[in-house]
Amino acid sequence: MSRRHTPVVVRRSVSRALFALAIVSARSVAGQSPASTPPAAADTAQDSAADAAHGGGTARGGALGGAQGSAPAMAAMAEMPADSGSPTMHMRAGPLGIGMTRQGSGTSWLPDGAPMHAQLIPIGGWQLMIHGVEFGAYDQQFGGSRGATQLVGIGWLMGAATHALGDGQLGLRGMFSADPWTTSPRGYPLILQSGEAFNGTPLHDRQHPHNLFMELAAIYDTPIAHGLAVQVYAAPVGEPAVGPVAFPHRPSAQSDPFAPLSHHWQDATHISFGVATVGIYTHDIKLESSFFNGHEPDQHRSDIEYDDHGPVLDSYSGRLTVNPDAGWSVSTWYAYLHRPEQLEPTVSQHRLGASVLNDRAFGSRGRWSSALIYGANLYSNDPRLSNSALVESNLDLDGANTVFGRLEYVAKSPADLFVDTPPPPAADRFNIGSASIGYARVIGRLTPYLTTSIGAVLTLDAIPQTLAATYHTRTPGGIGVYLRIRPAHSHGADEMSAGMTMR
Ligand SMILES: [Cu+2]
Repeated sequence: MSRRHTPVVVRRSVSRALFALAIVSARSVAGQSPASTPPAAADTAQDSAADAAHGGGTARGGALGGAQGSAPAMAAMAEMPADSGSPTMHMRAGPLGIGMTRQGSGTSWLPDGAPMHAQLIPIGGWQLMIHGVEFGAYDQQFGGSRGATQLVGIGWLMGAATHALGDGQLGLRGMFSADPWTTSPRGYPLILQSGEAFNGTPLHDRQHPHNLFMELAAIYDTPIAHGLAVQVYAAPVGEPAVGPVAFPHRPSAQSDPFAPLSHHWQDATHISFGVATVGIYTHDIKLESSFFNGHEPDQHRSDIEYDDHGPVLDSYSGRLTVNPDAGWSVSTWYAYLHRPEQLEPTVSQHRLGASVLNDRAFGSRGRWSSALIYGANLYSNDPRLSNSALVESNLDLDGANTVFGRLEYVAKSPADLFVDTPPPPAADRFNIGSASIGYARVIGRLTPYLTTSIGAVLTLDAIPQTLAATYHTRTPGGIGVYLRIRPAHSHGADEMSAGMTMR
């Protein structure tokens, strides 16, 4: 088994830099004293922040702090009732007046109206946004000896800081996951899941853990002409312009702790060790291209997987995204992945697909987020396209109760599932169907900054007769019962239409 080594020095300096950043951030927040801000100054701060929101990102955002008269800025924000509707703080818009809620994973776009659960923290001229989620789940998967039961922690934490720079805006991002330690080095049980490897064997019936470093990226946006802007994204670890918004960031997947079975046909490139993306966009249309490292992460989840000289950008992609209005985002993509899989070192892939994301209000306090995704792989050793399709929806009925579900189809190979190839005339690809349904309910605030919910998801899969002996059934499945923690504040469509005020 070959493993690409990172010099230890690189790893240490990365983690040192991150800790230093965290400490500096904490000090900056604590050092701010909005307690002494007179009300008039607070009003001024709001006004200039409003200007920043409307001014195409050229205004400095340093006045975002001190909107309320209590000590640290974070506490001040937390004291605002989440649903008061009072415009107390403004989210900063990027070039062309595009708001932060459009920001998906990597450089992808969400519908503007998509809810974003995040805390905004002003630090000097920077605006820091913290978001993430952690599920603590009881995970039980059924499928004969391939089933398993485990208590797991699944989640991620992201900090995204933005600052005006020149005519544009600079962003720095770090996204982290504790999954390698809170699930297991082999991830968590998920019947029929495939992708990546452990100790020289394909991971099957388990979802691989996400890496400690999910994203470390710098992103710069600047207008270049009237109504036209460019974006440059450089990421030692990050997401190239491939696929839909990755499932951990997708509003339609927000209540389901488990990965889609079609992850490796759609959005599995979301952790790539070396990404350079250039995009050009109008307010509604974005065209982008990436060069990136196409190798899937190996089982060593806390390193940055470069060879001796740094990242090798051996793969490429292109993606077109259209956001015709605040409710919709439509994308299509193509990627060439150079020898992505560790256990099939001579096989390259073409990956293509399309997605339609929708987000709309539901009733007076609810929100309905949905996705329709098609994703396909074409392997260099097989002329047949391998297809997947996914529909998922998350219906927040009233701000407290959510029903959600997912339907999937994916064709997996004997190698994917680590089974023998059935003798002809049986198909050597297995058509797999999967249906999940779940319910989640907000149970309260854990701290002023965090909301907790409980939830459950039930999955039933359908597999062909040729797999029945392996799984002891034609209908394997699973259940997950969880406690979810995430930032208390939700930013969404209302603030977009109201000049991006934060509630
Ligand atoms: Cu993933």
